[in-house]
Amino acid sequence: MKAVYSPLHSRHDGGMELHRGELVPCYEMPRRADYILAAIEAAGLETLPPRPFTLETVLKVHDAAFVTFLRTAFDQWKAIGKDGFMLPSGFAARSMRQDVIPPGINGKLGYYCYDAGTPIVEGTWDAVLASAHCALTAAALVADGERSAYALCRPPGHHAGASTYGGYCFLNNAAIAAQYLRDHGSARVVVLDVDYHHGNGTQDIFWSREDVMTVSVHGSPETEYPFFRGFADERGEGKGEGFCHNFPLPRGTGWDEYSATLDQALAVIRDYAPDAVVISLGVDTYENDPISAFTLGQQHYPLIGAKIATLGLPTVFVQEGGYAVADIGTNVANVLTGFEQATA
Ligand code: SP5
Ligand code: ZN
Repeated sequence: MKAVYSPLHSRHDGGMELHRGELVPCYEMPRRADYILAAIEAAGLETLPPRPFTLETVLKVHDAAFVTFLRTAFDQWKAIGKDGFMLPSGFAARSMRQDVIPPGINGKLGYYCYDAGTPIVEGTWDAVLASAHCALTAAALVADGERSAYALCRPPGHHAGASTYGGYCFLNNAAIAAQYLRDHGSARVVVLDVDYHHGNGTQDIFWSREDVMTVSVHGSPETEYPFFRGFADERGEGKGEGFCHNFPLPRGTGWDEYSATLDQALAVIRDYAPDAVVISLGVDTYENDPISAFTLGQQHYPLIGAKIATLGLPTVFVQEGGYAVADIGTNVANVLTGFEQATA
């Protein structure tokens, strides 16, 4: 399997997140990608740089004013004499107007962002765009006939909606990849999200569409981030009704229950009979993950890859979360090699 990687990811660094009432260095840090790159190279994957793409590929799933905000936010921050990292301090929550976009940078942050854990630093946009290009390149490889490809995306993307960001995510790499597949020969695409957290951004983007199904297996929002999406009764709307499937699981879930649930998710995907699948690959389901509460062990990740391979579909893997930094590379490589061995 070919892998796509850009060193520009490291430009997104130095931010702090609000965690249990304290500002701490982000769990989503550059070293994550270093460990993944080392592990996939050791596993024999060939690594390529991303190809260039026009911004149109991004604007097919994201709001134009939102993308302009992400691109120019740090410049506006500097224009008011600030540096370092940017976090919002007021949000457009219930009872607040949603129809007025604030002209100033502090208002805009709260308008587009929905948590206090997703800082923007000077290099964030460069890293975000390179991350999207990694996903697009992996999608292009698969659209051009590769059975599978892996995008080492950092920052991750699955919490980013059409015009919202949060959860360490800015642009939705998996959604951008799925849309690329739609535009290059696949009539029906599924995004299967196995990150510990619900893929609320991906769900938002495809909520009213029947041509891209979203399926997510995750920690229950009753107790887990993002708290306000990812319940089982969310099924899509309009033309998209019935093309969204959520499988929330309780804290403490281990392999037996997880694998049975993944089997259910795969059965839903088989019934839909898509032409291609995008996997939002988070490995924060790992027992030692510092912000999550499933109990999967290292030995389970090849089994996840092998189960995904049983779909027999062109498959784009897009990196999402995973914060047990020292083991993240092994866990990611294990999914990919498990997939390849089951395919061979
Ligand atoms: C891509 C991705 O995995 N994003 C996750 C974003 C999670 N951010 C908020 C984490 C809040 C964690 N609460 C800590 C509970 C510790 N038991
Ligand atoms: Zn996650």
